[in-house]
Amino acid sequence: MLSHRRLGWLHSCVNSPEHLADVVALWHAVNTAHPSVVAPQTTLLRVQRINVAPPSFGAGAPFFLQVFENSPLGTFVGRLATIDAGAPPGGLVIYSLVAAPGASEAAPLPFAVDAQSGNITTVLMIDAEQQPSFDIVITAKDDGSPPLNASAHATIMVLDINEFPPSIAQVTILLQSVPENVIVGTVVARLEFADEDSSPIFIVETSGPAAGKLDVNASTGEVYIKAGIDRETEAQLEVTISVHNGDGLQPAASTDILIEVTDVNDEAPTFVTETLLADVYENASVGTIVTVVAAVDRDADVQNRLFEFSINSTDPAALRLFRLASPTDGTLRLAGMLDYEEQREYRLEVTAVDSGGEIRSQSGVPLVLAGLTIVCVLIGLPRPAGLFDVGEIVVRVLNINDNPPIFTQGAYEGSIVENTVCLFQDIALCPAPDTIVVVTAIVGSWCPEAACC
Ligand SMILES: [Ca+2]
Ligand SMILES: [Ca+2]
Ligand SMILES: [Ca+2]
Ligand SMILES: [Ca+2]
Repeated sequence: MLSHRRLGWLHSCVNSPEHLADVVALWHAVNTAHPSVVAPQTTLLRVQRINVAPPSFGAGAPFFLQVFENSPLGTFVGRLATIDAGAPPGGLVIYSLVAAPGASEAAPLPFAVDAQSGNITTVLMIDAEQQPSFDIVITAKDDGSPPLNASAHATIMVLDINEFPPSIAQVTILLQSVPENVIVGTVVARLEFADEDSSPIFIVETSGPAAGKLDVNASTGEVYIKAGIDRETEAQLEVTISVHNGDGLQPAASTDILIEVTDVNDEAPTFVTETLLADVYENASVGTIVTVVAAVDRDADVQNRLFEFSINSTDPAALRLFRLASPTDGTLRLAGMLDYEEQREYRLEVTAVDSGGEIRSQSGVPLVLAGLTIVCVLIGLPRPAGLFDVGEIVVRVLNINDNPPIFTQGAYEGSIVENTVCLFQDIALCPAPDTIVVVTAIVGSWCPEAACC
């Protein structure tokens, strides 16, 4: 547009040089004192471009590309697109590629960039085990005047291919044996996995009898207690640990782990029969075996399955009349004379208690068998130091005919009519309950006959 009529200045209204083009200006000059039209003049205004816009890689930097190791030469890796505001000339971009300053990659660089397209491809075989990544600098230079350029940093990650099988390089047994109440999570061994690949994946599996009790942390190689152990069920933990890469391309490696389990006194003696019924005649002699109580202790260790019997009762007569042969012998013998007519039944509490010892739960809290403790509380007995069971013995006294009948009268009188068979009949109580005596005088037999019936 004409910005100064007197001086004839022409100004461009376009700010962006990319929108400028050659223009033809038509103009004429006027004499203001003597206005007369002068023939229009034509002028060609040619716009000369100056390169002011360098190429740009945009806002995506830093860039990350990746390519598998062992890729064939010429494999496409990626392209860093550029923006150049200029139209040719000045908009044609030429790419080049160099190793980043300070990068330690081996020379020569196994990548090249196509100068026109900017495509980055492999020009050498790449080994991820030798070098897992490359740092490069891509430069884009335009053809403007003066030429302008831009550079961007890019990292090319070399993706690993599973070429080598895994192995178990080292096995360190930390605990050759563990008690059966060992805390879950306790580490008993440590394995060291190895693989010549640059980014190996270790898939670890356990098999064998103790696969549910031992497990492996694939990251650390730690073999740890996975679940509670019972020495009475398993004397040792045996597992086979194998490691593979998870894709079936390479064979697995394996090793066997064997950990002994030691016993803890965690089993209480248990009576074979919780309530024993024993019948004994009232005339049984002292020393007669009334019954034999029996209990079992499942603990594996001999010391942990030793136990002793004891009897107790709230009935003083029961304690006086019955004795155990010894604390380790459950034979119950008669220690006094019974009398059915005096007492027909005796009840004894019998306890079997083992050698004790500290028992702790997996969290380390001292442990007692709660159920048995409750039994003790209910029957008012102090809790034994060891693990124990409480049973009951019921002794029933059997009656024998050890008392003669007794006449209710010292003398009997009566009269008899001739031809009468029975002179008189009387019923007398026998001393023993529930029995009676029938006393009958028979003609011709002066002495009455009596019998308990
Ligand atoms: Ca491998
Ligand atoms: Ca590899
Ligand atoms: Ca025991
Ligand atoms: Ca045990």
